[in-house]
Amino acid sequence: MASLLLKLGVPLILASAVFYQTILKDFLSINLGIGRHLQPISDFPAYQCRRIEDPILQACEDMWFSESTRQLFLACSDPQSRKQWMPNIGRFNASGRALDDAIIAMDVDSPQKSSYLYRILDAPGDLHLLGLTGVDSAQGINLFLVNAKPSLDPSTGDPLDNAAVGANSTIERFVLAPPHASELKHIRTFSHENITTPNNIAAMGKNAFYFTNDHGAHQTGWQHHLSPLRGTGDVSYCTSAKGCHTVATGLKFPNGLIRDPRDGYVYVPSSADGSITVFRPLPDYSLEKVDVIETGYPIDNLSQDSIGDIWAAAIPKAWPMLKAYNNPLGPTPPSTILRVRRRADGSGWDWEKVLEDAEGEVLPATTTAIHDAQTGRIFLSGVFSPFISVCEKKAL
Ligand SMILES: *[C@@H]1O[C@H](CO)[C@@H](O)[C@H](O)[C@H]1NC(C)=O
Ligand SMILES: *[C@@H]1O[C@H](CO)[C@@H](O)[C@H](O)[C@H]1NC(C)=O
Ligand SMILES: *[C@@H]1O[C@H](CO)[C@@H](O)[C@H](O)[C@H]1NC(C)=O
Ligand SMILES: CC(=O)N[C@H]1CO[C@H](CO)[C@@H](O)[C@@H]1O
Repeated sequence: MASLLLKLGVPLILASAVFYQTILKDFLSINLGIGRHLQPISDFPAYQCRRIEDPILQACEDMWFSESTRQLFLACSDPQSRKQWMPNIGRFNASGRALDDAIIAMDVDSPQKSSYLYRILDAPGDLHLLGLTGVDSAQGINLFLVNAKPSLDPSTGDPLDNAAVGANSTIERFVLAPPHASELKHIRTFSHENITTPNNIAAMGKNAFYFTNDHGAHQTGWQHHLSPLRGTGDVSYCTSAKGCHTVATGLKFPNGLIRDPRDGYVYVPSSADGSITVFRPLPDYSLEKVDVIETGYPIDNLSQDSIGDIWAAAIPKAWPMLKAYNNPLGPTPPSTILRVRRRADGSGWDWEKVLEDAEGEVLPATTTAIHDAQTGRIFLSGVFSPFISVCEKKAL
């Protein structure tokens, strides 16, 4: 999700700068990207990128790629509404929320002009989409969604003052069966005391998942705003049978986590301090910290491709991102895509920059990057961007 910095930026403008002096150094270099040299997209000739402009494919916070059915799932909304309602970054105007969020299934092997064939899935209920992930199975696809819905007055159905009481976020499980169906069947709502500021999900099968609470239990107020600095974010683990337990704390704006199905490691990116924390799950599903990969870039969402590489959408400069958030149809801010690989000898991780778009020429304000290892394509979307992009790997 979104970061991000958006979150840091808002109170920074509003509050007195003095309050932030103590964190200023890291903040300037990592979060604001002061002194960071950005490269234009033309510096990356291995890829040919283009925008896909389509009113349906806007403000797509997250994507998940179903490898076995070759469908890309996107959680999309309305770019103008994100600034009114986005409880994860302290935007609580519930009456300004989008009411037409949609889950899209795109068939990436069926090109249609510059885009691909897709369908808008019918989904029951009131959805306010954020993070999304899935699990493939022969019977159908399980989708897990963060639903950032407002707290409502039970008697009238009108939104309460969410800036005071906090949002009422849940995690929803849907099934799409057969996998090319057009209707999602709702299976379960996870609503729990430990689901407080959910951002993104890493599924452990059909009945269990890890997820990040990007601000921990702090839904509103100054503790919410200062959470990325104080590190009150967490990772929690839920099962259908046993509810949700917090399993790692002290994280600074933990965002789009993943679980590596090969070794079970859980990778949690921070949108506040530019790190990716690597955890090993223990038999009771608690998390033991194994390593911290320092990239120096605030990272939004991670994804992993079929050959095990991890792709990270990073935000190289905060101010243009913040400006674009408030004016999504204006200039596109710079984006950076990193690739992280575990060394073959197991001695650690290496990362490198794969794409950067200093001028915002073709990439969206990217919050998620998905690599299709079979074709080499990279799909990019942004939580408030009015378009998505695809980068084709050029034959060398
Ligand atoms: C909340 O959103 C509504 C609908 O978009 C808008 O009319 C109203 O001005 C917003 N309120 C604030 C305080 O921004
Ligand atoms: C919060 O969400 C749960 C689950 O959807 C629902 O049962 C409950 O009524 C909601 N509470 C408020 C205050 O909106
Ligand atoms: C929330 O997680 C904590 C830490 O694991 C646990 O002690 C607590 O019981 C959980 N809360 C509920 C309501 O299950
Ligand atoms: C594009 C992308 O990879 N998004 C990821 C964001 O985080 C979720 C939750 O773990 C992943 O499943 C998505 O793949």
